[in-house]
Amino acid sequence: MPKEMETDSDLLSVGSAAARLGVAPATVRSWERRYGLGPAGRSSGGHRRYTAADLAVLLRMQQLFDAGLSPAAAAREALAERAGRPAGERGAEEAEGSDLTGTGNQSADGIEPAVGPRLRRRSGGPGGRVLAVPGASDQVRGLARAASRLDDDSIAGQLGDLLVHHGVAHTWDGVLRPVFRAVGHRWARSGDAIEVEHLLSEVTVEALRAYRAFLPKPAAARPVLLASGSADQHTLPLHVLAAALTERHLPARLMGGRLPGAAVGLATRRTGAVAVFVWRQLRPPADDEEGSELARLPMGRTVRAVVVGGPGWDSEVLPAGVRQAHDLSSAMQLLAPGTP
Ligand code: B12
Repeated sequence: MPKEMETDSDLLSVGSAAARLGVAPATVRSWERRYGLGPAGRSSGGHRRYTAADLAVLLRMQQLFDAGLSPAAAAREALAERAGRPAGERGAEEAEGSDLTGTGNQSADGIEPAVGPRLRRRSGGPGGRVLAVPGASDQVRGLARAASRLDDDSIAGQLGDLLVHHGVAHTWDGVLRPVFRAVGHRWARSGDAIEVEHLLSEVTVEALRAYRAFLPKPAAARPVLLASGSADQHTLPLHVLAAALTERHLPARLMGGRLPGAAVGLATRRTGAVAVFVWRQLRPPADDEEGSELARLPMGRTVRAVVVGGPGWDSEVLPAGVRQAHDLSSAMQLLAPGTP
């Protein structure tokens, strides 16, 4: 007999569960039909009611899908984990899940064999309202799905793996940038996904900081100073550069966003910075404080390179001696020449 649970405010309807997962209610119902990922109970009227544990299994299924399993394998793994089955008993399912070609996907328990790859290729897979990243790699789509459903654990897990196994250049240029561009387009088109932009930014910054802490400590040397313009909260490229410098055992001093122009000069002198980088995503208000401060830096003497980056700089009016970088790789060449 289904349990009577309508009065318990902790239980979620299918619509609320779907909203937490970032997918349509029909998708959640189809997971129950296809993979047995149903809720433990129903209301007196026969409506689905999801407990926190039911929701956790669905979230876990999405994370495993992001990590590359087929939906069917991800569902079985999530259910097995909840049941506490040892990993060895799930070997066959994992092997099945790693087959993303659509062949050899027959499952022992008869769960719709072709559903995995088919779902995988549909835009969004089991993510529903995911960001549009047409033609993107599995890594990009996995991150876009996790970001769309505001799943910070999954974002952090994916970024941690990418950074440790592929390094910062691939993680940024190959995976994060396409997702941030999709977020930016969505915002520009419809004004939504702001929550996605904020969460993805926060988790990205955290992941890059954690990666820096994981890397060997840089040599004791004069740092590269990294800051964003005085009007700019956009700081992601600073964190990316800091991680790239740390990968090369070079110290970075991260000043964050909205650094007033005068403070750039002061910080450069006080830290003895060997090079300075200022990111501007946005064009500043008329008076160009940082520009004039950069012009006053002791370039070529104590400061080996002053580099700017981002669409907020006007390459026509850069102070003499200031170089402009257009991507991570050129910024690294200018800031840390001669390092591999
Ligand atoms: C993440 C993000 C945020 C985050 C920033 C978090 C953080 N800690 O940095 C938050 C949520 C805070 C934010 C706030 C705002 N944002 Co915003 N944001 C973005 C987003 C999605 C990514 C920014 C970014 O890091 N770009 C870098 C990469 C991802 O961009 P890219 O195109 O791949 O790279 C280009 C270059 O930058 C360069 N490049 C790439 N990587 C590297 C690395 C290095 C080292 C170098 C040198 C170059 C380089 O190569 C490419 C060719 O130009 C962009 C959209 C976008 N695609 O840029 C909007 C975007 C920049 N934001 C925008 C806006 C409007 C805002 C807000 C005003 C929104 C608001 N209403 O509050 C505020 C501004 C606050 C402020 N005063 O700064 C607009 C700016 C439009 C404009 N030109 O004026 C954009 C373009 C979104 C849009 N499509 O409209 N934002």
